[in-house]
Amino acid sequence: MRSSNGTGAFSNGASASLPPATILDVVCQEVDATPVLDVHTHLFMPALGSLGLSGIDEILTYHYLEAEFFRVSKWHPEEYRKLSKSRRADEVWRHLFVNRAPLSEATRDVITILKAFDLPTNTADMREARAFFSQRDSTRHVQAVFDKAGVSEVVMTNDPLDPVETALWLDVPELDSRFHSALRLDRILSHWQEHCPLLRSQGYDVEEDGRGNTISELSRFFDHWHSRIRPVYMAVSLPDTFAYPEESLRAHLLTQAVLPACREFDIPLALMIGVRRQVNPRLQMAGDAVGRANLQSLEYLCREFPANRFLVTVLSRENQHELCAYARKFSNLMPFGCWWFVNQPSIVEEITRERLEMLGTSFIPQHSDARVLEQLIPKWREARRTLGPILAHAYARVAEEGRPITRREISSDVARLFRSNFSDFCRLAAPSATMPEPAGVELG
Ligand code: RAT
Ligand code: ZN
Repeated sequence: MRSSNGTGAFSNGASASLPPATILDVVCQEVDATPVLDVHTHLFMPALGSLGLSGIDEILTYHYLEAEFFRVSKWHPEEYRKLSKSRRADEVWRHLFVNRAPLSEATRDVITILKAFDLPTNTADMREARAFFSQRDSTRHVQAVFDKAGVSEVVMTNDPLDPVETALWLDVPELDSRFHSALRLDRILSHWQEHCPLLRSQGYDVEEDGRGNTISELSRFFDHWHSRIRPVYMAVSLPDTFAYPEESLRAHLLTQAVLPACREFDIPLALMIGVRRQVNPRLQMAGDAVGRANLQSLEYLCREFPANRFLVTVLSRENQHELCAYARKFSNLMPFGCWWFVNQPSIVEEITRERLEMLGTSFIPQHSDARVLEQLIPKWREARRTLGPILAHAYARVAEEGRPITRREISSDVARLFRSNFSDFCRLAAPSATMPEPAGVELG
């Protein structure tokens, strides 16, 4: 695999027109060779220690799999949670991988991970996998996974009101250039009143009703966290009922504190719209669902706050087309990723085609949402597998109409989709992306 810096600086005919029959191969080569900047994950840099999840027990107890497990097992969630993590992982393995073929997307991802590390995929138990992951050197393992996944950088999700995470940040000696941070605002924008006491205990003079010094104190809180973790964007997930403008605490905090802070720090706000949290609380993390949102709120935000930039992903399949239409109207809106319940190949294909047809390459096709380190491997394998043919089809159509296509163009477009649409939108300093070692080499 060769290096690419996304500038199209290739010799050997990079600017020659490609024969139509070669376009698919060239696109797939470029898609494979271009390192990804993964714009939304729940991974943590090694310096944040215990927050970073990795290994077979975490992989098998991922909440996407647990949702499927509860459908086919007789376990009650409350009883299941009394088991140790390894026992839970064993139960998930037995029900979803031994008693039946792993056909769903989430189960197939596990097979991809096992295969990537040459571990048995058709085994009665997890002993070998457990032994394998437990003897990995954790620092080398992080880089090995990035290399196998073809990922050079990821964006974390950092919650400044999570007591465990905030305590760990106190000991972070320096930022890790592979892990960008993102300041997550869910607790502030959706659970403000519950978190006021915590903010007050940290010396912020805030009030439950948002009055008094709340706005200036919240701005001071943002200043503090901005200088500590240097987020590349602020982010919030929002329900399908999200409305803006409206008479609400959320709208007040958004207008008076969050949007001004994003302008001051010159970073986008990521809006992740359409989640119906805890429709089945017994399932805990696996208990969230999806609903169609009214995107007129987004229209209002993009129009009335032209000095703000919005990274947006929507959870409902039905909202995807509107999102593209709004992106055509507002250059301060950047659609990103196929989030959670729409991250299934059949739907990703539909969304990616729609975006390409409506926006050219001015969108961010995918993010991994990885929660467990090794999930980067299947998520990006699948993303590349889906994107390659769709992109190739689009180039072939143009070539058929008489406009020649070159490798250089393809290379620049893939770099835009995988990296620079995001880094430019966030105004990140130019990344020094080189493709990691090819998959399959000895990684130690
Ligand atoms: O994909 C997930 O793991 C979800 O549970 C959510 O975390 C979602 O991605 C989010 O960021 O809110
Ligand atoms: Zn997420």
